[in-house]
Amino acid sequence: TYSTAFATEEPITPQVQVKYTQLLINGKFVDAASGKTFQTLDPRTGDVIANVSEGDAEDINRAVSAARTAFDDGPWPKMPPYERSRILLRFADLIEKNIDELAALETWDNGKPHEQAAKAELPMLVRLFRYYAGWADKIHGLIVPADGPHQVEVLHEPIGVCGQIIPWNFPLLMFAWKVGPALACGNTIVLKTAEQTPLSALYASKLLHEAGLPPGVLNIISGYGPTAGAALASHMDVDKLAFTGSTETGKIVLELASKSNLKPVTLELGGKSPFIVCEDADIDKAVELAHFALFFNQGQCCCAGSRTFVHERVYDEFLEKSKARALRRVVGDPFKKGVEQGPQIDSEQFEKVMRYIKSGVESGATLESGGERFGSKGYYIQPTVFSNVQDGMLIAKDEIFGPVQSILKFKELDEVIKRANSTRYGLAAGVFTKNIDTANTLTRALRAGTVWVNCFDVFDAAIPFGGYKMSGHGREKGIYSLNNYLQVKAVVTPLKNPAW
Ligand code: TXE
Repeated sequence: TYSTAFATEEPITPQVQVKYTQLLINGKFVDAASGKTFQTLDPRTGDVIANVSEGDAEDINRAVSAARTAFDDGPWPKMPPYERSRILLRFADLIEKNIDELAALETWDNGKPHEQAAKAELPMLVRLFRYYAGWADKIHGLIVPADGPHQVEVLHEPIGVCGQIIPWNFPLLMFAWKVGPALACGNTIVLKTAEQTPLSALYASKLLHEAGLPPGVLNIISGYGPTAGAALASHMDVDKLAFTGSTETGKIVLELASKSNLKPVTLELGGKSPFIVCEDADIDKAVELAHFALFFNQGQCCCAGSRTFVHERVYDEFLEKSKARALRRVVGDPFKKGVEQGPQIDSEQFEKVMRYIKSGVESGATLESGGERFGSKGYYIQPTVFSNVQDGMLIAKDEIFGPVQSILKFKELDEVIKRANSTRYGLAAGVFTKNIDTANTLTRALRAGTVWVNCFDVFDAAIPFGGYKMSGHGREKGIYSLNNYLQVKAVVTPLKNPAW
């Protein structure tokens, strides 16, 4: 029913111009040293949006050297923290003023619904920069009592030049999670965007310079992983690396960091998060949130609730309602009002998701809805629901990263705890119950960095986020992100008169 209406529609023309396509090094937009460019594509059609400068190892060298100079000789790390805070606050104001352009670029390059970008993601970006602006002048060390007549000061210093590598699913939010805390702490940055979505970070960085950021403090390199990304991860003059992306690439960058200069690494990687619906849950709410947990952002969320465990007593009702909800999901041009789901990011991800759908059918899961391409152009996929999913099936084990919901049945609490934890991942979990004892048992037993109880995907600048097991190392956001971007120095001084 979806496809015929859609196939005849022309894509809506985005209300924004692509102004910035070059690399941003030392406060200036410049071509890649090689002169090369690559195409960034519109996921609605596969058409070219723009040609973007393609950075590689030489550009990473130029950017790291600018960031090094800005750190060693520039005003940024030594600036009174209140001044840094004010620049971040001015940037937040400028994001607010430019929400329409930024959201339009984000939708055009990524395919996410424009309403989602403009009304949910961009306001979170504003909030996050204001939150970290608040920290900038509240980062201070300790005075520690030590044995003997010594005074010990513990200084919290910026860590230095930070390399940051981000993915394409939330280009601006990932930019914010990385850049916000690093700048608040007084560091300088070389950030590599994902090759699928280079546009919005360039626009945002221009605004950050308008807000007063000194040149060289934030450098943006567009380009590919094995060239630009690998050069950044293995650079000898980068003091810290932060990465968000696949677990496979996470292993590569950790190895590059260890083989080069042992820079500390934070990793935010994939997931296969359980969403547990107990028999006493509010079923209508659980259906809606399980749907949201999986299908939000075309299913391209690291914390997607991609294993929906439902108690056997409510399974049939839950399944019928989930299927009906998926069939009602509004798929179409992400610029159109009311659209809930746009295209997948690119042909590679589209093919990957379609392979998993095929594998689900072949392994004996029941296809309840969807399962096919949506429309005739671009990378749209019908909202797909599988029931009768077993733990051993690939669709229950691998991160699909697409609009494919897998519903599994359970009987006992102990059983579902074991099954939910039986994964190499540990990013997030959802728990639906009205019983406080059940909730407490599950929140303690689940091995995941976030457990949402009777809610899902609640994000806030102050809430830490990150994974257990192969979902990553370390936490981002909140106070926890600051530690990633600070060095700790103990200064020990003899005291002439220890009596005080
Ligand atoms: O990820 P990559 P891809 C998962 C999701 C998806 C799969 C593949 O399952 O289907 O990963 O997506 C850079 N050295 N996630 O291939 O490769 C790359 O240029 C240094 C989950 O897009 O991890 C990009 O900037 N960098 C995830 C970034 O790594 C390298 C979000 C992420 O790309 C590199 C995205 C290299 N050798 C995908 N190779 C999440 N946790 O949210 C690539 N990169």
